[in-house]
Amino acid sequence: MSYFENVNKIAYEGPKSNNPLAFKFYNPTEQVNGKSMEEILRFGVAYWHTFTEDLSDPFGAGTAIRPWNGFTGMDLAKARVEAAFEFFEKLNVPYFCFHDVDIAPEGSTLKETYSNLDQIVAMIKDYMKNSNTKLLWNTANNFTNPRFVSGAASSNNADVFAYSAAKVKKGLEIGKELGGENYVFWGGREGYESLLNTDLKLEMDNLGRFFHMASEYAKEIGFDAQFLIEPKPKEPTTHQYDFDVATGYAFLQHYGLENTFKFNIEANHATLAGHTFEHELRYARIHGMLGSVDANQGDPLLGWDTDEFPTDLYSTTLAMYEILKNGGLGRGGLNFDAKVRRGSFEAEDLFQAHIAGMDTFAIGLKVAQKLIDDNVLDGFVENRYNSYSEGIGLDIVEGKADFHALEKHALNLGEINNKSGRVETIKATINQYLMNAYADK
Ligand code: XUL
Ligand code: CO
Repeated sequence: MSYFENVNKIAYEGPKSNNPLAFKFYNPTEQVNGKSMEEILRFGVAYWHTFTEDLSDPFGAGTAIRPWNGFTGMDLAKARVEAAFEFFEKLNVPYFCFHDVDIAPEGSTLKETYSNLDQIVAMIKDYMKNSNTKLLWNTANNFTNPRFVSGAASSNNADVFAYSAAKVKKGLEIGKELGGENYVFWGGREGYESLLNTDLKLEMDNLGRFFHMASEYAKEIGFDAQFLIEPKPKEPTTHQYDFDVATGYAFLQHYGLENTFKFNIEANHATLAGHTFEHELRYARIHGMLGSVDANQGDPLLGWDTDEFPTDLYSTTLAMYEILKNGGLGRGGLNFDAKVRRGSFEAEDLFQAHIAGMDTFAIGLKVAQKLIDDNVLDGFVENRYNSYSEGIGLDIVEGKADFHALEKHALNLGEINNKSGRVETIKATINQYLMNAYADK
């Protein structure tokens, strides 16, 4: 049986193609600096947005027309697995990601939930045998069910802490079973709404304890996935403990977890935190903490997480610049934590949206590589900071200067000359690179 019978395998047709079901720029085998696009980009499909999401919003019911809509319960879960692997194959995507509740319905007891999961995980494992698509990461949804009203590991209720631990324990076992390359923690409700009823220190200490226990259990069962924290500043809670990379990094260092975790950076979370996507990537990269990416984009006119498919070339270029400078994503990937708009309700839109995202990152990759090859940004930045390569500047960075030496230097200075930052010219140059990338095709 086919769930997407009107869609054939998506092929690369090149920039001149006007076939909405073809790649124009993402050519998996094309080499960029000695590696294939597929190897560098490591795209992933988010199970929740593509197979579980019904496109409802706070003001209206779901609009999604899906070939599995007629099924319920475990039959629905099984139909989704069948559809998912057909989708992965047709899109030729190397990875997928899921939360526990995306793949199997919750039972009325935790035991029943486990048993539902066991059945679906066995089915997924079977499908994976004949598929090129691997598990980038899985995670536990410890935020949707009403029991998580006050958090999971940061709940005021120890029973909820225990329940959350059990779900993560199961998630780690599932990750191991399916060969997951990473395991993600997004602290959906790990934060608070009002200080008036919150023990901030206990909640944060408990979160630290929880992460240590998770890491110990992963070691115990021999699951060597990279652990990832996914920062988000707000929504659902007003104050999230993992606000952004800098906050998350301080948290990890404080609790001695900085060697156990890296970050899964989501574009729309970055912008909600008042940063650019590339800021978060850079901050993680320079601290050796860039693990993986949730590839999407927000709507600058809206103040919440819209999870749109990435189509902004400028943003993907600067993101790929950071990723290439990082030497790639290692075991991480570009997971489309993105949903089609409520008005894009046909099943075919799921393919078209992923194609748009993959093509947008492919262009970003090529332009970023060219910017690096031509030393466009580094050359400029190096020159901008060249006062630190000799004299007093060199003494400062080599730790040889103290306040006495600096004062002596300052007293002898005439007028100080600064250099122009030339940011407009740099932006215009990036535009030139974007325009020229496919000019000859
Ligand atoms: C929520 C979000 C999550 C995580 C995984 O904003 O991004 O879907 O990616 O829990
Ligand atoms: Co995400």
